[in-house]
Amino acid sequence: MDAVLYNKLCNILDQYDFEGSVKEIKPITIGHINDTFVVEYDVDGKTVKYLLQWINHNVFKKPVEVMENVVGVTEHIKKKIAEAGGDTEREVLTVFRTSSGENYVKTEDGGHWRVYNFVDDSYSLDGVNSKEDFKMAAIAFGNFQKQLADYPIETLKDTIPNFHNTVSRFNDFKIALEENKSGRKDEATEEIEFVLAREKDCSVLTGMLESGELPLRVTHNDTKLNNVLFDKTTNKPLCVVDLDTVMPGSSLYDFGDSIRFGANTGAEDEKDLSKISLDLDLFKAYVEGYLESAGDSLTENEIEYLPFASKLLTFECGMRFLGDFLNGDVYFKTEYPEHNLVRARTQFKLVADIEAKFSEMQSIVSQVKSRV
Ligand code: GN1
Ligand code: MG
Repeated sequence: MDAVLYNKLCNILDQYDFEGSVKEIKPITIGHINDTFVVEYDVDGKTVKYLLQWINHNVFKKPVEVMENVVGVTEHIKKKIAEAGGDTEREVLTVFRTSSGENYVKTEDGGHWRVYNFVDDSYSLDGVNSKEDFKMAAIAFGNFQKQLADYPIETLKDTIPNFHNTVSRFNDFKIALEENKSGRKDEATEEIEFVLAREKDCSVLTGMLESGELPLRVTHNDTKLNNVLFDKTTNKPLCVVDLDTVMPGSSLYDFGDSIRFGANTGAEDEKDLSKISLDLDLFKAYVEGYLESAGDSLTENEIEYLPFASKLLTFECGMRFLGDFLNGDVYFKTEYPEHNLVRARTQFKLVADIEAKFSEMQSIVSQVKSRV
């Protein structure tokens, strides 16, 4: 790491009353949005780790409100864990406060930074190793939703308005297509057709939320498998992380996004499309875990639309990747020029496979529902 960055990070850390002295700062790659560093402190010969993160303000235009949501939600969950006699250090994240009591540090360049505890002896999964893992992730997200069921939703800030409003995402896509800022529209003709042919799907869930057919809940909105931390010793889920997008939404957003990422037989950016499909066994495992943990609080519609949400959230994400490709890769971090196009293709391949397996998915949901 260059000295300028290192000094900047040390200046940020100086605003906290942490014991000991900084020993090492290492950048780590997690997610497509924020910049993250693991900081090691030496405290009388013992190492204590923290997670230091820059909140990407191109994505999170209101970082202070993001932090209000994160602190509100983590404190709420912490109380529940304490009541249940759980481990409040490991089963939920802690946001540290600066010496002056703020939950973030604002730097001269206008950046917002925050420090979390580093949950030691834990790991996250970029891909599913077994059905059991995936079922456990479902239980973790199901419990997360339950823990927040009595959270005062009216106090939660809508930090990225219309985040999972697929109609609004479709409109953004059409603007990206019209503007074609990257000049790469002709490289994605088939993918563009794929999106335009599915406009009518976009309004299904937003319509049901508006009419009251679906309830508004506190949702995570970014329920990728790698946002669950597992315990290295027990291999059980410990806690749900990446709380920046916690906002009012539909439980179906969380379910659908989990399937998009975790029940795909390939990676989100797999180039070989023959490796991409929906694994029905994994879908079933997730439905089981989710209905076992959160099922009794879900409405009939929230259960019936699980297969549709899997398709819609995959479609929406693909459309966002493709839109970013057309805009010139200004939103998601990319490692090579076609990265967003590759990601969009995997999502659309998965959508097509979900469409082909839709009735099987519906039968799985009915079967599991009747057993739980
Ligand atoms: C982004 O940064 P990360 O990886 O947690 C994105 C999600 C997408 C996801 C696709 C704030 O999440 O919405 O589903 O990439 N987060 C934001 O991998 O846009
Ligand atoms: Mg995220």
